[in-house]
Amino acid sequence: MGQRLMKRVLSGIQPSGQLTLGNYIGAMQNFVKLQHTEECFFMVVDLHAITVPQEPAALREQTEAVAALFIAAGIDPLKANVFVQSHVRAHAELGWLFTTLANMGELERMTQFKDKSAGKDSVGAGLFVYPTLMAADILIYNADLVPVGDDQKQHLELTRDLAQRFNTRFGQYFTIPEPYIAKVGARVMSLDDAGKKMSKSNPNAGSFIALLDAPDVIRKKISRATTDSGREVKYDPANKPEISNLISIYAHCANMTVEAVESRYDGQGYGPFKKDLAEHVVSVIEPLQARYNDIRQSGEIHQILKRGAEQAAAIADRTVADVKERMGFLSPRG
Ligand code: ATP
Ligand code: LTN
Repeated sequence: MGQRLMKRVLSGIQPSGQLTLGNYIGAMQNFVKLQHTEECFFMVVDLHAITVPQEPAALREQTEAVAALFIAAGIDPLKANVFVQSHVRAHAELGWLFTTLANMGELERMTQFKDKSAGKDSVGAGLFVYPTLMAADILIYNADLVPVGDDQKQHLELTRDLAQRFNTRFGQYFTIPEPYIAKVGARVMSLDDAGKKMSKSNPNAGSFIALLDAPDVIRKKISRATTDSGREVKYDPANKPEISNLISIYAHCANMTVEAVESRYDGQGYGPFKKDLAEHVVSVIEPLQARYNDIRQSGEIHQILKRGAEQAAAIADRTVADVKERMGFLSPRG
């Protein structure tokens, strides 16, 4: 492989529900930033979404919605490659090959699997092998950098282990990818429980801010967000997790430091802070929604995704052919 001047960046978001402010702050904002300097691949990971049951019509709609939100959030399809995972068949193929490299023990240790399977009578096998498909997503492009929220760190570690394992058994081939995790905002917490991450699959819609929530819904959710019984707007995640989470959201949306937010509300209590926070969140989300509506109406997303998949497949198919040769598969060409 020749030397690349730009780093190659890859990440994915699941079309498993309404995207949240957590997805935006933890992942998408970094996608937008990285596209200016690096070679980027951003995909809607629909094959991952079906590791929990999805209603077919909803899956189709959400897949298109997530792709349109990528563009609405500021990803330029001429700069970054935007596509749908299932449109590039090689992902599923490499995913299977990696499943045979992974051990049950290391998959059992994944906290996302433990969280999502806890208390369920029946757990899909896809949910268990999910991280091997994620490893395939990343390694199929020989990505150098993977921008994700904090919750994905463990999956990235496993990806690195699988790449190393392959390289040891079948000869040096894969780049060992690095996670790209922001210092502030990598873990936006739930509005009703600061001990849990904000999640689009939380059945309580009041626990998350969806990127497509109407402004008044956002205002209401923020005014109802759980806080402690004190009145000091102070960033102290250990002792004041709820207010610290809101301060971190504020800092992101108003483009201010945490310290500047603290000093602005010094001695004022939570009321004015929450009110202004809602307006800052709305000021980020409202223009994003306007762009989203334009993109959905124009229908241009289909063309963007088609071109994205073609470009991605050219690279992904090459990787799978190389991997199969190294693993000892007979070539169909003899
Ligand atoms: P779910 O919450 O339904 O399990 P998810 O939102 O964690 O799904 P994805 O949609 O695939 O899963 O996540 C896309 C990206 O957004 C990932 O990089 C993930 O780390 C990041 N992300 C998700 N939730 C948060 C959050 N609350 N704070 C920061 N980053 C987040
Ligand atoms: N596992 C991730 C989604 C995901 C992903 C990827 C992220 C699937 N494939 C490749 C980065 C790179 C999640 O649950 N958030």
